[in-house]
Formats: sequence, C-alpha cells, structure tokens
Amino acid sequence: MQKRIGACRAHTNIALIKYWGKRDQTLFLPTSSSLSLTLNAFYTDTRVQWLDNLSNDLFYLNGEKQSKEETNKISRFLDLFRDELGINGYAKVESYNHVPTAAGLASSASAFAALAGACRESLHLDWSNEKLSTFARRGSGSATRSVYGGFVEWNKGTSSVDSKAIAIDDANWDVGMVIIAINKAKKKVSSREGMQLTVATSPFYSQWVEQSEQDLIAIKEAIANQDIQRVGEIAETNAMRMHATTLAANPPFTYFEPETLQAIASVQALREKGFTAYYTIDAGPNVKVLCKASEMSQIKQHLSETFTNDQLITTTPGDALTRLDH
Ligand code: 2P0
Repeated sequence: MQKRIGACRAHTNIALIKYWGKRDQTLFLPTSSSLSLTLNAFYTDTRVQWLDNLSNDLFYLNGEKQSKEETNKISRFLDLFRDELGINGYAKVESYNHVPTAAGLASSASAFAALAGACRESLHLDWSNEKLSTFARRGSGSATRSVYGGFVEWNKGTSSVDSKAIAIDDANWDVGMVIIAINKAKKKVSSREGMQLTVATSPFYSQWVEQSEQDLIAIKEAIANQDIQRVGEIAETNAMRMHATTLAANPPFTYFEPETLQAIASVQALREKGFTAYYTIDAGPNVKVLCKASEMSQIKQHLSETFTNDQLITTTPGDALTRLDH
C-alpha cells in the first residue's frame, strides 16, 4: 500500500481587488471576483499523515499541539476530502507558519492552501491547482488564490465547482511590495464578521460590488500591459472603496488606526518624490505598498523615517504551491 503522507508549501497573498462578502456562507461563494498578488516572504509548510491508529485528527502548529477548537477547524476541512473521496480515517497535521508575527498578516490564506495541497499529496490525487483551489476556498476564501503564484484571480463562478483560482501572470517584471506593520494585536472585528455585517447593513455595498467588477477588468488589462502604476492606482481605489463600505455599516466600523492614516500619507509623499508606490489595506490596520521591486529598498529607506525597521518588510512575488519532501 502507498504511504499516505504528503507535504506542501503555500504562500500568502494580498488582494488588489478585494474579496468582501459571501453569497453563500457554507460554500464560501463570494459576491464578487477578486485578484491578488502572491508574496514570497510569507508562507506555511504543512504535512498531512493519515494514520491507522488514530481515533480523531491531530493538529500541531509550530510544533505545539493545538486545542480541540483549533483542531475542529482542521477536521472540518479534512471532512471535505473524506466526503469527496468516500474515505474514513484520521490524520496528523503539522503546520509551520513563516508569517512573522510582526507583519500582523493573516495566515489563513497560506494555511488552508498548504493544507489542501498536503491533502492532495497524501491522498495521491491527480487534481489540478484549479480544482484544488475550490477545496482551499472552503477553509478560507482568500486561500483560494494562494494555490498559484504571481497575480491570481478568484473567479466568483456560478457554483462550488467553478468558484476557483485562475493564474493571471507570474508577476516576474519589477513588481514588489513593502509591508508597513502597524499593529499585531488581534482585531476587534474579524474579516468574516466584518464582511457579513457590511453585506447585511451597508447601503454602499451594492455599489461596491458593481464597481469592483469594473476594477477587475481594468486591473487585468493593466497587468497584461505590465503597467505597475495603473495596477497600483486601481488597487488603491478598490481598497478604499472596500473600507468605505464598513464606515456605512450599522453599527459602523473601521479597520483603520491612526498609524494607518500616517502610512497612507507616507505613501502619498513617496509618490510626490517620484516613486511608483500605491497602498492597499485589508481587514486590519496594516498598510501594504505595491511598488517596483527595483525601488523597494529606497522606498523602505524613506519609510524608515516614520516607521521602525521592524515594521517594514519587503517582498517580491511568490510562487504557486510547491511539494515538499516529507
Ligand atoms: C481579501 N480579505 O480579498 C480580503 C480583503 C480581507 C480584506 O479575504 O471568511 O479570512 O475565511 O473567507 O479569507 C479575509 O477574509 O475570510 C480576506 P473567510 P478571509 O484578501
């Protein structure tokens, strides 16, 4: 019998056209399509081993055995594979997160993409990354996009089988990102709750969806033209429009903190100095600066006048899922 063990690495991604709202909470079907850049600096390595002597799944993160609650999240994800394949049995899952705490970045995207990849390996499944992305999606929406490298679209699709990731471009043309880590404290409103509240109560929400569809068309054209300035302009506006929907929710909320606005001002100042630099912000206070890779170190130097070196992390685009030795 073949060994039922496999390991994979997946990188995080930052959305340039945001995913903000679900049309189906159970299947993780988004209201609109999104587009991201996979990042080289942050990734998760995960190993899955199916063992005969287990009576439940086991989950270790960074070498530490996790609580029942955390393990249940993994079990629910493994159930997708057990149900799809009609198999029984339990697995030991070991993950290592290489997402620096100081970066204050969510790791659910790389976590569920790596877990999906390790499941594919351990179960010897002959599945494409596109198909795999529909499973990663069920762990966390943003994980859909982490199966590919470079610029990746998550097409909202019409059903669970075609709401999947599509590789757009490897971003191997002077594309970089500087992360400005503002605050690593756990956020008050999770992205899952935040998007749900916004969909349910924000009168701006339908406008956001309509505009986002236009933004997606425009950014794909800019990517095809390798026009980083245009990509940045579209991403920046799209991010601010997403955040505008939260201000109009009931009760209103925002992910911005005072330093977020300071970072925005710093990016605007960089542009005045002639750099190609545009910001995007997710469901948290951190600011990510899309720029030319060739200008990244100079940009970091300018930003270090306002932020500490610990707060500034540079990265180039990352690769697709990779198989690891186990
Ligand atoms: C994104 N975010 O496109 C958007 C932009 C945050 C703001 O995907 O409920 O953790 O697990 O599907 O993927 C964060 O949401 O939410 C996110 P779930 P997820 O990257």
